[in-house]
Parts: sequence; structure tokens; C-alpha cells
Amino acid sequence: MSHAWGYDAENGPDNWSCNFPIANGPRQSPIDINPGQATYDGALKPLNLKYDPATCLDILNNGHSFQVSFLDDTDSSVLTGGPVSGVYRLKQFHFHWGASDDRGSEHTVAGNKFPAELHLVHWNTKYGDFSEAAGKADGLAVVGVFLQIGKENGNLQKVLDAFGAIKTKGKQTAFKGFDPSSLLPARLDYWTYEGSLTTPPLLESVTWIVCRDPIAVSCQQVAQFRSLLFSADGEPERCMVNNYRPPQPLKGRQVRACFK
Ligand code: E5Z
Ligand code: ZN
Repeated sequence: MSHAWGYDAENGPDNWSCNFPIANGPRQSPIDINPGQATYDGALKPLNLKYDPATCLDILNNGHSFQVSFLDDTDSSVLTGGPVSGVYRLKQFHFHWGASDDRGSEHTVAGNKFPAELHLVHWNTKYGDFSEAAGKADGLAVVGVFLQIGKENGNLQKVLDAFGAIKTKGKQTAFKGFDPSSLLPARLDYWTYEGSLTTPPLLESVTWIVCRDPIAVSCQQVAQFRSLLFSADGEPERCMVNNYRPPQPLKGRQVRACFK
């Protein structure tokens, strides 16, 4: 891989291990979640997500996805409970999606793909900042939420309405006052396992918390994701599609469920 990583044949997931040998490590993400193989763990706590819309800062096209970033210098927007100990601060959320509605999620459930997947990325405040936490085995906690096609999602639409300003790689615009809890399913039943970032540097520092229930969005809304570009201004236009890594080997890991 002589160039930057991406999702094309030459620089995509099958080639990430050239520059990031941890791609073949023991706790890589995503995985296929087999509900029949998951272990119910009655000691798992309810997931507690407390977000302050005042911490929402901006929205960025980073050339791989788009992300909404949060001020993380206080404990105003945090994850506690669930499978983790301590306090994890929200840093950003972003999505992964396909070129069509039959694929696009990173995690799969019994081999079934969803058209898109939301990731809410948090870091453990026992470390100094996100970068430090990203290199620790218990540094990050990412909440994954599947998107399924259904009714238009008015909360997601607030995000999509900012897309005019971030069509190309590197573009960023202010995005204030958004409540990320408005994108969560009503019931926070989850599966959890020890995994990694799903993009380079693929660091094995993520406690994954994957919600059982998807949220509904319209097919037009997922189509709007595909109107973004991987490319920067002035480059040949490449639609931002298929920005997902496929499931990785479980390698003996246990997937636990908070529900029976
Ligand atoms: N798709 S995901 O939720 O697994 C995810 C979440 C966050 C990142 C990537 C994927 C992310 N990437 C930026 C680069 C990074 O934040 O992780 N940097 C970490 C600091 C670092 C090398 C330490 N880099 N060593
Ligand atoms: Zn992600």
C-alpha cells in the first residue's frame, strides 16, 4: 500500500495489514454477532448515556466518513455503566454505509447486514486525552447502532441538512446544539466484546457496545450519505460509499449480551 488507506481495491481493508500489521491481531473489529453464541451476562449494567447538546461543536468530511465532534474537556457528555468501569467522554460520532441498501454496516448479526451503522466514540477519562486512551486496552468505548430502512428520521435530518457545507474531503462547518441521544434506539439492550478501531490505525483499544435494536431512517436519507465525496475539491469526484470494513475473525473472543 504505497498511498493512504481507503476503501478502494488498492488501499482497502484487504490491504490495510501492509501498513498496519495489527489488522491481523487478536481483537479486531468489526465481527459477525451470532446471537445464538452470545452469553447472557446478568452482571452487565444498563448502559447510561448522558449527553449535553451544548458540547456539540462541528461536522467534518474527513475523506473516510463524516463526523460530528464534541467538546470533551469536561464530563458533560459521558458513557457510564454497561460493560465498562469509570467515565468515558463522547469525542465524536460518525457512520459507515454502502453503495446500496443491501450492505453498509460493519457489524453483522447472524450474517445479516444493515444499510448503515452509527458509531458514538468515547474515551476513558482515566487517561489524559483521546490520543492517549486510543492506545490502551480499556481506552475507548464505541456504541454501535444499526440503521434500517423505514420512516424518515427527523433527528438524522438535522445532520443531513449540514451536508451542503461538507461535500468534499477536509471541509468542516459549525454544528451546534445537536443532541446525539436523539439518534439512539428507545431500548438500549446491547451485545459487548473486546475489539478495535475499524479503520487504521486499527488500535485494539475498543470495548464495543452494539445495540440490539436498530433505528429507522428513510432510503432517501441513506442516499444522502452517498452524496458526499471521498475526494477533495479539484480532484476527480469519488462518491463516499462502501466505507465499511467487513467482519473479522473472532479468534476465541466471547460476545456477551445484557439481555436473555
Ligand atoms: N470506526 S471506529 O468507531 O472504530 C473508529 C473510531 C475512531 C477512530 C477510528 C475509527 C479515530 N481515528 C483517528 C486516528 C486515531 O479516532 O485513532 N488516532 C489515535 C491516536 C493514535 C496512533 C495513537 N494514533 N497511535
Ligand atoms: Zn466507525
